[in-house]
Amino acid sequence: MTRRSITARRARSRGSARRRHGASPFGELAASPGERGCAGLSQQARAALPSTAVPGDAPELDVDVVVVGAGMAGLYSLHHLRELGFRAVVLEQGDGVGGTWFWNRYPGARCDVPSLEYSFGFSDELQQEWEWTEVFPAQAELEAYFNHVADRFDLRRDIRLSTRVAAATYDEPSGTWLVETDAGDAIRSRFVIMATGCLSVPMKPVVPGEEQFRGQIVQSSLWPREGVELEGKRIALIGTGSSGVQSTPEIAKVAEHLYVFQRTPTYTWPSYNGPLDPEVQAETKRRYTELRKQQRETPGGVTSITGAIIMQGPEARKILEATEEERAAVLEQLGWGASRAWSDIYVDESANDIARDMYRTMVARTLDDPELVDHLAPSDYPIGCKRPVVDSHYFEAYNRDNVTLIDLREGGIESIDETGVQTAQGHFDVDLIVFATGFDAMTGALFRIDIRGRDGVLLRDAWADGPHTLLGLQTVGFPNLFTINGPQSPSVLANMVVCVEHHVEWIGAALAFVRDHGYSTMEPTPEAQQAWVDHSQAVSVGTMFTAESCNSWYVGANIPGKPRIFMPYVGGLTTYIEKAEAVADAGYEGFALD
Ligand code: N01
Repeated sequence: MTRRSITARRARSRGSARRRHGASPFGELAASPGERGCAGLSQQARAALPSTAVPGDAPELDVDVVVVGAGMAGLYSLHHLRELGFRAVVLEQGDGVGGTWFWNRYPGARCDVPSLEYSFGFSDELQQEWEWTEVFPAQAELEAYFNHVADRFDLRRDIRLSTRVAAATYDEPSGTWLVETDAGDAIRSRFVIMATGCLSVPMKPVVPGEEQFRGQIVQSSLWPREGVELEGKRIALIGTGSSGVQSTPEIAKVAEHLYVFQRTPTYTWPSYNGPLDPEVQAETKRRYTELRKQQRETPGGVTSITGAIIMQGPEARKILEATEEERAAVLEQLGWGASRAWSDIYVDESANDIARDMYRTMVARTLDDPELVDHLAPSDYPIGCKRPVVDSHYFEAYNRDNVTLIDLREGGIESIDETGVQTAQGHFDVDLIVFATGFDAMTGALFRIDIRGRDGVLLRDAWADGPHTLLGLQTVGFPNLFTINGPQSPSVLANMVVCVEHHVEWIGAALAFVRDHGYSTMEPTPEAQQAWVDHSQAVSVGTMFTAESCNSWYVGANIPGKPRIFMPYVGGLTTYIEKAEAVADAGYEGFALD
């Protein structure tokens, strides 16, 4: 049976032929044109909107745009699309909004970008009224913020929670997409926007014997909403990336004993987080217009106006050109920040080696037990290879009597049994096992949906040797399908909120251009796409991100069988925005419009 006939049968089984904007499995979508999703537009303005209806006897649309995901990207997409007069619906697998900040509620979960900058700038009312409490926002505050955004802009009526998208199929004759959920419902739209996040598919290794464990097993990125009893427990924490590093000190405070299972030591820098100074907040609010502009003119989308350690110090200086005395002076002056304060360490491994020694000195100064230094200070990969971790008293946690480091390089995990974790070094009795083992990053969330473009080609087949995109936004063969923070865009290398706002606005303008000029489809040309793929790879060459010794999720190294390709765009947010805007200004040069 073909996909189309399944669709037809499903439509019949719902008891009625589809009407334009008619009965929909998504309930509230059943509205007349202009009644929904056009908030803020007058009746006349709505009537004047060019139609995105499909011609002739083609299947009818339920909405103009399906947005997948109700994290920050999905929320702003919905708001912006409504402003542009599109009817949109957001489908979200979770039972709440906020994406990353809905799922990652492990102890210590906190953003590593200052709150005043990790927030939307599209509405001055919003940025003026919201009060942040800490320099770096914790998960609960961020979840509350995104819920506030959903309420403030009346977004919930077009968001379907607990709705997991299983497939999205392009129908070439009509130029429409059919999006299907794992509950068997289907919705047809002209455009699809994947706002599925870069780090939203948890990666958990399968350990033999796990099912026998008599205690509880949890994942940091799927932390139960009702919480997990940690007090007085013996706890195994597996993984020392950002999630493991952030949760270590918090779990240590309440556990009877915490065993941290580490496969690779991590470079992590103290956040010096604390309460947000009301004066700083007020001053920032006064100059938000200027700050939001500056963010887009900064490679990482952060102007670092607060006390963050990131990129402080004499950035322009080269460590290789400094004398021993000068390096020592910088170390004394900047402490932890000294190892990141030089321009050449990101492009020269011998420079990086010197910075690594500075880092090790700080680890040694922090740990009470000198024997732990070799285990906890990274030695075989450069600073700047992986996402820098920002912590709150991580190394200090190892000075506690109730924290033990298990260095898996001295004997790996073999199995889990009824009472705990068996390694080649011995058995560890525990009551709770926490996996903080990361994500199938950047492509994982796209591949787990059956996305089929022209000729039924699967996206995961089209990207079998790595992502192929133009600007990280679109792929040849998948017309009218857009990705927010897709691979080959700055995304994870910059302030996500700033990237999201830019992408949402770029895509919104592109959709309006297609509609207002009477086109049906937009898709990259093969030549323009190849040029972007080549450029995207070229700018990563010579950086620590692509050093031979660098095995990060940026290159897919944490997922067995994933092609080793550096996925984000490292040319900088400013350069990226300039290029994307130039493409738009030239009438979407490099995109075929039909
Ligand atoms: O995941 P990770 P994460 N046995 O992939 C280990 C963002 N984030 O969730 O390095 C034992 O970094 C693995 O070991 P190794 C941020 O962008 C941001 O911590 O592969 N261990 C590693 O130690 C971040 O980069 C924030 O040898 C195993 C760990 O698990 C990204 O999310 C907070 C293993 C995974 O580390 C991912 O961070 C949290 C196995 N079989 C996350 N498999 C902030 O905003 C894997 N590991 C601060």
